[in-house]
Amino acid sequence: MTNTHVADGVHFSRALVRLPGAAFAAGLTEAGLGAPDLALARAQHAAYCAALERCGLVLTALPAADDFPDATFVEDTAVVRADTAILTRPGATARAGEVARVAPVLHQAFAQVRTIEAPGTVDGGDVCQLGNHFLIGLSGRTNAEGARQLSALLAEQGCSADTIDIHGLPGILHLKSALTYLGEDRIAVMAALAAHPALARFRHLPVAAEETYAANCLRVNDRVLIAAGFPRFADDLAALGIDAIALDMSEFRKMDGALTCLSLRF
Ligand code: CIR
Repeated sequence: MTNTHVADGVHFSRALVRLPGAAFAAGLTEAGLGAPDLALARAQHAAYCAALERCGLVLTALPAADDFPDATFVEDTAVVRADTAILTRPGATARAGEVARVAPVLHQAFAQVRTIEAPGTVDGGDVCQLGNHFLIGLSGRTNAEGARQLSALLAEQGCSADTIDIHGLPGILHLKSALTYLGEDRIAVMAALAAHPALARFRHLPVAAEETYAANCLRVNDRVLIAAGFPRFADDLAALGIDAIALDMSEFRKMDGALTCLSLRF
């Protein structure tokens, strides 16, 4: 896969979110941080939604899906850009049914809806958009065939893509657990990935090994949402003059979730 163009951050006006359901604690996790507190997760989710609204977004809040414990991580079900939504095929069998729950809303919101087909798998958490360029993580959830299909669909939209294999990174579920786009060609990136050739042309904001969770942040228009509790990273952002909103993500972290996974922005 080749790369051609890096454009700037994208302007968002809407976001799709889904409230954590009653079965939230039964979701998939390898974090080893204990069981989440549902009431606290819901309060953190409400703060997250309020932060998106502060950034100017109008939210569509889907009802909790009690039969899909991980459905609050709505980002994994689609890749959205311009007038097109690409429905994914999540790599975890337990999450496959989430896509059909989101699809009707995306059909309403987007002129075109495309799909990843078997045997391809893609989780939206493995897809990092940097303007008209995309980085696609090859992970336990996103396979090479899924990345190939996604790249082809993005190429139809004039977008380029590179893949990054993250299988060797301990504790990293998705590509965006390890790096995210801050805008203006700058990425927040964990140390272990910094030397990857696909990242060479970006400006790096390194994330210290003990603060790896902070690598998942979310640029929304003029602001960046960050996880609270990572002082080095917060200081580094402030030194760059980046306006950050820190959010307590403790209960989502227990379920291997982070800031990007809780919404689809468009
Ligand atoms: C899962 O393992 O699928 C969920 N418990 C966490 C998904 C997090 N999603 C994301 O980072 N995009």
